[in-house]
Formats: sequence, structure tokens, C-alpha cells
Amino acid sequence: MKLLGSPTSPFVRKIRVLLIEKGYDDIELTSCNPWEDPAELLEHNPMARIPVLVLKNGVSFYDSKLIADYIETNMQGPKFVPASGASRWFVLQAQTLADTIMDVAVRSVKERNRPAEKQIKELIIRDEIAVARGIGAAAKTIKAMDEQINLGHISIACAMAYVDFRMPHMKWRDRHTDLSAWYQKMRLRPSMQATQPPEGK
Ligand SMILES: N[C@@H](CCC(=O)N[C@@H](CS)C(=O)NCC(=O)O)C(=O)O
Repeated sequence: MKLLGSPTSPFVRKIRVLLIEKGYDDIELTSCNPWEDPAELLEHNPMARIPVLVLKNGVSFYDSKLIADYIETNMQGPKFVPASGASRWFVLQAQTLADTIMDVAVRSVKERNRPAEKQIKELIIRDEIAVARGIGAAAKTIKAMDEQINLGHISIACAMAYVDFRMPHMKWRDRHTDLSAWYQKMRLRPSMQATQPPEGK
């Protein structure tokens, strides 16, 4: 089994953290840059997005939600999504919230990285406001969630880490001190430490 992805993608990190928390710390990460349309990625995902999980028999899955579902359903180890009931939907909603923060943040960073004269400022502002709202919702979600680590915690931690990594100007900590305190603990977990993006990338 291997994972196609980049060490800076928050979606890839979510899957890597989930795998490590589940007890799989030796899954190979095949580094690929989706923006270069590498042949191996296109072979497994026509939409050229990472992450992609490739099984030993060649079967592959893409979109981090589906990959997380596959890992949770088919792989041995502790469970990170409740099997049923309101808590199941709460955890899955938390994952979707975090994924959407990541989506909007990635788009905003891409826009900011374009030459200044080509940037659409309205889009950057709108996306940054949405990310700020998302962080507010993440703070409420973490407060309402059980302490036992689940896929919602993992997803929100990876979203916050990406905001810190690529959007340090968001300065969210002063507004969300409880979320900040929770994240300070979460980021020290071995799974988060082992998946830190390389410096200077
Ligand atoms: N919904 C997808 C989003 C994945 C995604 O957007 N990945 C980015 C990297 S962070 C990507 O591959 N971008 C390439 C592109 O948009 O063409 C998932 O959860 O896997």
C-alpha cells in the first residue's frame, strides 16, 4: 500500500495522521506534485488531485474522505469514527468543516501567490473571511466533542496546521483561546510531529 501525495498538502496530512494513529506508521508516501500532472497520479486519479491511496493489488481510491472511510472500514486498529448515532454524524460533519477550511485556504494561498497585478483581491478577502468563520465553527466543534481522539479532531488539527503554515497572517489564536490550547496539545502528538511539512517549502 502506498499514498500518492505531497508533504505540504493538508488533505494528505489528514490521511497520514489517521494512518499513524491507527498504527500504520510505515505506509510509503510517494511524493508527487499534482500541478505537474505526473503520469502515476493521472493513472489513478483523472482529476489529478492528492491524496490517492494505492493498494497492493493496484486498486486505488481518491478524495481524502473516501480514503478515510476505506481506512476506517477495512483496516485493523482503533476506531476514529463512531459506528452509528448522532456522534457519527457530528464527527463526519467536523471532517467536512475542516476539509472545507482546507479547500478555501488552499485556493486563497494559490491566489495570493499569483503576481500582484493578476490577483483578484475580492476573492482573497472573501476566502479569508470564510476561513475565519470556519475557524470559529471549528472552535465550537472542538468544545462540543468528546476528548477521545476521532477523525474530526485529526481533520481540524490538519486544517489549523495548514492555516498556520500558509496563512500566518490570520492570527486566530487570540480570538479562540480554547481552540488554541487544544491545538497546542494536539500538535505534540507523535502523528502530528511525524507529518510536519518540511521547512522552507
Ligand atoms: N476534496 C479533495 C481535495 C484534494 C485537493 O484539493 N488536493 C490539492 C492539494 S492540497 C490538489 O491536489 N490540488 C491540485 C489541483 O487542484 O489541481 C480531497 O479531500 O482529497
